[in-house]
Amino acid sequence: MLRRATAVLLAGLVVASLSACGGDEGDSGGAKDEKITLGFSQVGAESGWRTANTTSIQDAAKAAGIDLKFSDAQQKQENQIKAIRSFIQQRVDVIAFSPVVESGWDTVLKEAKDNNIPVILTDRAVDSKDTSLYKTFIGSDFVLEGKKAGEWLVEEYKDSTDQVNIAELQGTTGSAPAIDRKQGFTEVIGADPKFKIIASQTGDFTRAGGKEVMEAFLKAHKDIDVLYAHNDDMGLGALEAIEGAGLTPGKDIKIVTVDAVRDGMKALADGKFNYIVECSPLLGPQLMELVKKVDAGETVPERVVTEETTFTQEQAKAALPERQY
Ligand code: GZL
Repeated sequence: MLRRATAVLLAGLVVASLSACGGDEGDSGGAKDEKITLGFSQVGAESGWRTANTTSIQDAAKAAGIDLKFSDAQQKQENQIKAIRSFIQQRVDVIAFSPVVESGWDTVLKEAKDNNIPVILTDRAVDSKDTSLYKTFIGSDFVLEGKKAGEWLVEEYKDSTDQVNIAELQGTTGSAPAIDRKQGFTEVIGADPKFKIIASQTGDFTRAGGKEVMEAFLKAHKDIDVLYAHNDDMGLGALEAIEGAGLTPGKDIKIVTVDAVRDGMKALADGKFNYIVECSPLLGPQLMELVKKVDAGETVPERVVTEETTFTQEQAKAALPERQY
């Protein structure tokens, strides 16, 4: 905002000086374009995925010549709301953020809109009914990720008629990935009554959370066949609990997770995980392109879905050397 006002004033002064001295046509003596200032509110640093996402955004802003004001909310919505209000006060050109939970954003997003500061959602969505509160949402299709995990499980047990007991480590309560990954997974396995989710609780996307909840699951249930963890980090924490209980992960309890960060891929290659659904954190370059377009007032797609795949144990062994994160 400040950048635009300065540019208009300077441009006016330049035109005035040119006309006064009859400057020649080709003179491009316009004001030097200043950098775009982007205010970004990040969820926190709760997982390997988040760390890779932050690195991607910071590196891409530098490469794009965008001045990045970055705030880490330590997984607290009130910190993100404070950060967005601070970006408004600082009159940044564009605001982007990854909403830690889906609800409770309308008021602060309206404040940004009333101050003519465009907002881009990255990674996670909000449940605001008023889609004019943000310009676009770039991130994965989490329902599809949950479906892919369910489809692997159905295939894995296609020849079995026994009941399959599933423990589920959910992501952060109220977050889009936790809601949608559960929805996609249960939609697919719900078609066959042999699949039973016998335990389901949030581990808040952290290793510590995954370990703590899995320890409780193992105390309460002696018949867990499969663990579905909404991210690698909770699966890695659960690994410790499973091994601590004298069980062999990947065999006594099969494990399917989402993300495909390096430590998760190593566990998969080592046979401790059985399947990973990729969720790419490398949103930085696409985000910066969207920031430039939005700042220039150009039309952008309402939704930008990131491309991602899935990995078996063999595919993880082959892919590990090339992985960026
Ligand atoms: C997904 C992202 C999730 C990751 C977790 O896009 O929001 O949050 O799956 C991270 O690892 O904590």
